[in-house]
Amino acid sequence: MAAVKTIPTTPFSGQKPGTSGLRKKVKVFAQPHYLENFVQAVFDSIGDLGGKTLVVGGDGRYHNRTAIQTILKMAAASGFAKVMVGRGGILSTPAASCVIRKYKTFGGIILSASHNPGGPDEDFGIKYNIPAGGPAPEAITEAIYARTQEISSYKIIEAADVDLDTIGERGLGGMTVQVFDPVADYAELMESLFDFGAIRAAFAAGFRMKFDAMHAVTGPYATEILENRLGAPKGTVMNGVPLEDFGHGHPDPNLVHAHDLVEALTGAGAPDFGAASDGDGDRNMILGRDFYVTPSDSLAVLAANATLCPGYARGLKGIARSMPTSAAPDRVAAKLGIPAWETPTGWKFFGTLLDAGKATFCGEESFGTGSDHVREKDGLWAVLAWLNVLAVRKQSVADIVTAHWREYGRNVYSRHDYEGIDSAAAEGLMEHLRGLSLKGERLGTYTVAFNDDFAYTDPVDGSVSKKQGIRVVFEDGSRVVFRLSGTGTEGATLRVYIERFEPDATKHHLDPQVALADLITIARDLAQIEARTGRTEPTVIT
Ligand code: G16
Repeated sequence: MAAVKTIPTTPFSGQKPGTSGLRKKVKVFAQPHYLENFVQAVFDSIGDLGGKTLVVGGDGRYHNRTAIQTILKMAAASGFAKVMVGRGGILSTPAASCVIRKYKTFGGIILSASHNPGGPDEDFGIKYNIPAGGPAPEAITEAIYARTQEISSYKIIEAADVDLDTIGERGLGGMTVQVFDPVADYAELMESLFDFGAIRAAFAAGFRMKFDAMHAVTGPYATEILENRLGAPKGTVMNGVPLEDFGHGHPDPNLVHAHDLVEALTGAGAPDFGAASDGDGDRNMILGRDFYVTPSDSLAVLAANATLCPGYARGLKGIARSMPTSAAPDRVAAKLGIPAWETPTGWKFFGTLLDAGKATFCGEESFGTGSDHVREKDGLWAVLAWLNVLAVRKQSVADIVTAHWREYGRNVYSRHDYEGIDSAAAEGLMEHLRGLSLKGERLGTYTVAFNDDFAYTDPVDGSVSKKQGIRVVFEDGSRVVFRLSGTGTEGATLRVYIERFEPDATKHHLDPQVALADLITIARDLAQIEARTGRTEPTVIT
């Protein structure tokens, strides 16, 4: 058996997990001991590892294979009985959650920087998911961080690298490494939730779609499910081969970065439906022909139509959304007579609600939608849910969404991102907003009902999370919200979320940038964005 070596080390500053794990440049992760310190801190923080099984996989980005070899040797040194690794080191984030739950493992380590670019000069990331399948809650990430700040050694075995490309079991020290098909369990789960017969019939009858995998992890999943199992024509999946640098792309499924898809869905001859997913397969963007569905509306429409999907035929227990997500899903929950939950940004906050059976569907404005089938947001799940609804209703995406607005009213919504701004300026801007007392003030045609820094008490475990975003809410329910992103690796990103409810169907067709123009100006002025950041325009508008 290979000898366990104890390697002395010293703490690195800044190993604090953000919205979703630790994300840094590859060059930071590649420094001697950097990854090892973090992994040891995880192992030290999650209890007795003896005899347990861990799942490991990633989105295939640059450094994925190197990191997996290190993690395997450290897991063997720490007493794990077995590690399950997706073939080629590949495992989408929702598939990892699926496998953790299905095989009742002691959680998993997911290597991804999600929608951030990949390559030697780009981003890498790591996070630990708990046995329930979801991202570690704050109590655990804080314990991991505290451990990184006092670490003095880590354990690793000396052994040759493991073959990650052949399915099967092999030994590593006293541990078993099981390389498995990363697609099979996930595809089976999807088949149990959605009406594959109806979707297959729609494709057979000429329904056309494009799915943009953005050269990221969902390529193999989408090809197997959409083309092989559902019979969509070959070529339905675009950019389907995962590449270490995502083909020099930015695997973020939004209107700016998924431009090939947006172009393909434009014009009279365009397919009926378009969708894209991100680096690690948990985000989604939904398009109809010449029509963009905001993530908030997507959650609302899917919730309103959930019973058309066999896995949800008995209805939903509740709908949860992050605070900056529009209130469109709340309107559906009210009509269905089920609870609507408002949580801080970060999928980890949905875990307790899902485990307790308080919510079935969850979603975030940041292109995340999912349900209690796993404990991560799930890009392909959202695509299949839409396909199921489209196949049964036999209407266009635009017709379904505009009919939804007529029934519920439209929560007109937009997010403006100011990326790569100076961190000190960003912090100063947030402090300035925190200091404002606006209740009763008149801004343009709006009167402020209240402003605060969103704090959340988890209704299941009572844990409290503070400073989760500045809200300025007006008397008519319109609002502007300000947050700093917790997923970036360079400088700061200011996110400004703008929302107004429009009950009048004759105005539903208006471009949100026009319909929200006055609130956009109010937000910029309130936060003194130009004076504090030097920016006159956002870098990304979604
Ligand atoms: C992560 C989290 C999401 C969150 C998103 C945006 O997504 O899992 O829950 O909404 O970040 O976070 P921020 O606004 O702080 O950048 P992903 O897809 O990056 O894992």
